[in-house]
Amino acid sequence: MTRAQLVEQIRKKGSYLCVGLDPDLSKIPAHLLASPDPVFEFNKQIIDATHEYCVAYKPNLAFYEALGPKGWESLQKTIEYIPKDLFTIADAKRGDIGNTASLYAKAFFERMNFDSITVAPYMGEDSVKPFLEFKNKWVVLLVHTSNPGSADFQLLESKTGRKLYEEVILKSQQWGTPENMMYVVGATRADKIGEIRKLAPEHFFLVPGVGAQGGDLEEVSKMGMNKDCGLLVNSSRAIIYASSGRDFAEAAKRESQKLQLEMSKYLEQNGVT
Ligand code: OMP
Repeated sequence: MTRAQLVEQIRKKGSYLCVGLDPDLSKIPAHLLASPDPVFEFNKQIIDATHEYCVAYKPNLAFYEALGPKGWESLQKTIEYIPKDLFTIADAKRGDIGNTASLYAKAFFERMNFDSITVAPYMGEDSVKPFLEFKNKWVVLLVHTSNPGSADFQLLESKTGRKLYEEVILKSQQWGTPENMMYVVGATRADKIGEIRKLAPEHFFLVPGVGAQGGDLEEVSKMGMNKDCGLLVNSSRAIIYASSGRDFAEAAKRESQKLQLEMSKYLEQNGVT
C-alpha cells in the first residue's frame, strides 16, 4: 500500500486505529476452542466486527509462532481474510545480516503479502535495507518502545549528546523515506512523541500502548499528529478481549468504534479531513 492510499483511508474512515491481532488461546472465548481453527475463527469475527472503524491490523507473530505450524496456517488465513484496503503490519521484530534479512522480507512481503513489518534497527543499515527494496512495502522501525526496559539502551546518550533513539531516527532517514518507513513510538511516553515529531516531521508513527498499557489517545494525538495524520495508534488487548464471553465481537466493535469516534474528533481539530 502507498502512503497516499493509507492517508486516503484515514480521511475516509475518520480513523487511525490499528487493531492488534494477538490471539491467546488462554484468553479467547471458551466456546471457540471446539472449532477446527480457534485462532482464525476468533480473528475472523474480530475483523468482521472492527474493520469499519480501523485502517490497519497488526498480528503479532509470537501469538502464532507459539502454536507451531498450525499457528502459521492461522496467520496465513488471517492475512488473506483482512480486506485489501486495510494496511497490514507483521509485528515480527526482525533484524539480521543482509542475506537473511532479504529472506525475512520475502517471507512477509511475498509469501504472506503483508504491507509492512516491524524491524529492530540495532544491526544497522545492511539489516534494514533489504526490506526497503520491495515496492509499496514498509519497514516499521523500533525507535522508542512502550515497555519499561526501553530506557536500558534507547535512552543512552551517545557522544554527540543525543539519545540512542534519536540517533536511530536521524540515521535511518538516510535509508528510507516517509513513503516506505514508519517509526514505532510507544504511547506510554507522549512527551517523547512530540520530540520525535520534530526529528521526523513527515513519517508515520506506529504508536502501541493505548489501552492495556495505559497510554493516552488524546495526548498522543496532540503531540504526534502531522498534516497527513502521520499516526497509526494500536490497541490489542483492550479491543480483542473487551469481553471473554460469546459477545466478544460485539464488545470489540464497541471499543473500536469508541476509539474511532474520538480519533475523528482529533483529525477534525487538526484539519485532516
Ligand atoms: P496491547 O498492550 O495489548 O495493546 O498490545 C500492544 C501490542 O503492541 C503488542 O503486540 C506488543 O508486542 C506491541 N508493541 C508494544 O506494545 N510496544 C512497543 O513499543 C512496540 C510494539 C510493536 O512493535 O507493535
